[in-house]
Amino acid sequence: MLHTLKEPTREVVPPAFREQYVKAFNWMILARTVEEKLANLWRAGKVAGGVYTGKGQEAVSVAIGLALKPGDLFGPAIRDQAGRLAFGEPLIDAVRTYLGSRLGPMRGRDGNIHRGRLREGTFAMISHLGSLVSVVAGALLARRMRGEQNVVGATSMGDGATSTGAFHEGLNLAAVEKLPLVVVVTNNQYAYSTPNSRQFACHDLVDRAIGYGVEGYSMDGTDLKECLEVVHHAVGRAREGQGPQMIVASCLRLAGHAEHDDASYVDPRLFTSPLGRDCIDVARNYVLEQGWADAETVRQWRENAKAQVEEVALKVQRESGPDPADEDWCAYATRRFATFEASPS
Ligand SMILES: Cc1ncc(C[n+]2csc(CCOP(=O)(O)OP(=O)(O)O)c2C)c(N)n1
Ligand SMILES: [Mg+2]
Repeated sequence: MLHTLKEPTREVVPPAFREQYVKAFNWMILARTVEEKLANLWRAGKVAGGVYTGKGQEAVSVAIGLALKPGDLFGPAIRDQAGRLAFGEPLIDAVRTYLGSRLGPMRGRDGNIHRGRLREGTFAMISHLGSLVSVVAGALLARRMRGEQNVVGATSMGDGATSTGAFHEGLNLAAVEKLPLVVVVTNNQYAYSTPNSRQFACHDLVDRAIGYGVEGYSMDGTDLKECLEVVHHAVGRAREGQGPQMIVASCLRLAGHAEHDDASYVDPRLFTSPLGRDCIDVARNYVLEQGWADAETVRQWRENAKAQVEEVALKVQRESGPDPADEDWCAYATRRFATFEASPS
């Protein structure tokens, strides 16, 4: 169910939650800031391919990254900059990959959102359309067969991805095997230009959880507090051995599918509905209401994020791309990749 705006009253929350919330909010600001920078670089013709942003989805994404622990697995999708950062991806990885630097995790050979660090448990995204469900499920199965315990895997995707065969096959297998997999579906109302009404006929995508035999949750993707609580709970259930968890977060994609798309097909009424709230504004208001920071402190957090992003962007623009003459063209899936040390951030 979608939650309406809360009364501006102060809630009593444990100090640890306050710390988590403020940390999450800062990751969200950093993610938004770096994506705005990448979009500017794209407009300046400095990025090959598209720039896909998570504008409006940072609360859902960051909650995934923060709920996971070192040793867990994460299969992010194209709108997961916030979650990637919260799970430990260095800021510079994103900029290096978008700008094709040979010092990036993919050595300038794979574009934009197709980056990852296998050693740290982040998979390089194959496609946004649910393909990581079976990859993360397979990795969890492998860990179980090796006797490794206490590992949770999470993956993220959009509403449109739930209509694919990859999603169905992956989640069905994970459910049968009772794998500790958390599938987070961000229903941002559109799959590129296709609205929900042309995608599925069920009332709420979370209804599908029953069919798969997994535990399901519906949450307001614009409300950071709810996202942190629900994702934390679901990751805990998976870790306890309760099998796959499916979360459906409702929000609105606040940008085009990518920078090249003006999203003129989006129903304008959605922007003024509760779905259209900007999760960063909601989180900022909550931080102020709770008295955890004043407006000046939040402004400084934003300035800090901007300074970090500018520094990284300047540095990376001086780096070169791969040289075909001395590049080792072996695939990443070979032994070479397993021993490849990504350059330090
Ligand atoms: C098999 C396949 N078909 C189409 C595409 C192109 N494509 C990439 S993302 C996307 C829409 C995805 O919509 P959704 O799952 O709702 O995620 P959102 O973009 O809204 O976050 C499409 C059509 C693709 N990458 N792979
Ligand atoms: Mg969508």
